[in-house]
Amino acid sequence: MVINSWTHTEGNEHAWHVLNRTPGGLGETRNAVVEGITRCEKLQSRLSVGYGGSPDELGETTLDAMIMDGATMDVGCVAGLRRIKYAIRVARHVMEHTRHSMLVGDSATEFAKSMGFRDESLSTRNSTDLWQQWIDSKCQPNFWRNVYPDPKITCGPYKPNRTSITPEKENSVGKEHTIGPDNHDTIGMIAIDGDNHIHAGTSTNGLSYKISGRVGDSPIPGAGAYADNEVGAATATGNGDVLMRFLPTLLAVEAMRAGKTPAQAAEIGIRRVLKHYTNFFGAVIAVNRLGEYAVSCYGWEEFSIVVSSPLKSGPNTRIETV
Ligand code: SD4
Repeated sequence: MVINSWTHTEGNEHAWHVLNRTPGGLGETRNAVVEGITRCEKLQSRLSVGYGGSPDELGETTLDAMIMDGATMDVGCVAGLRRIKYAIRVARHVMEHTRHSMLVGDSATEFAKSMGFRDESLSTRNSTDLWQQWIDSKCQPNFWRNVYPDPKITCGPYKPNRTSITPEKENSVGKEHTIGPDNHDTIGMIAIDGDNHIHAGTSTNGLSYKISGRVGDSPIPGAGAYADNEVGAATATGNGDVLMRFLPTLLAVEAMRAGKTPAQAAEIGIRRVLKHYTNFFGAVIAVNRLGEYAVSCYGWEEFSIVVSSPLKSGPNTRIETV
């Protein structure tokens, strides 16, 4: 099976296609997750995965991604990746070609270039326009010009948001920091083959107008996703600045290890966050090693997942909304 957060349907269909290249999907779960997510990165799916979305406060798009192998517990992660379009493939290279787990920023870019990836701008008309509109709405005299004397900043300096996210203020610190279906949709994907071999992966361009250098939960094992063949896997979406404090996907997998159902496990992940951040908006998807799955979601009116698995009748790939 292949399951992922939000309506990244093309990525799921592609992953399902890759998984079914071999009988039982054997040996294909890594390829399925990496290539399924790559499809989303290429398509700039929902503008929240890949290049051209979510500019940071300096106008740059940067990418976070992770792949985890539930058999070996190997992970490969990139965070704050600049100027390289296919973050999940770079994460795979970190896993397969280094002894490390995570590379960040410009150094991740250099690594990717050494592996043959092309250095290219992640900005598009969309991301530039988004950023310019945001900057225009933030103009404040005599602040930013002294900090970043950048000719791109034509509207005059603005005052960057330096408000801390407290439990009370979470999701209300300003519209640009509110995460919901309209402005943010990281992909988290899990694939399981006929031998119950599991891979989990994530990819995102993070939070719009984030402070340059901000990394979310998505590339962090146990936060954005986690996989263990013995038990199952989980992936999360929501405000990564909060999610990463609770490792909800590790919690969900450990709950299933302790005998909980996927539904109970996903809820345990979400409830831990809610205990401290009652205004939190987010979701956890939990899947056991047999492919039984459930979603726990809080705050959003609705949340969608895409699932592909063999069905006796009807389409193999379907959107489910909770
Ligand atoms: C982040 N977790 O960078 C991501 C946001 C997200 O759906 O999941 N949005 O904080």
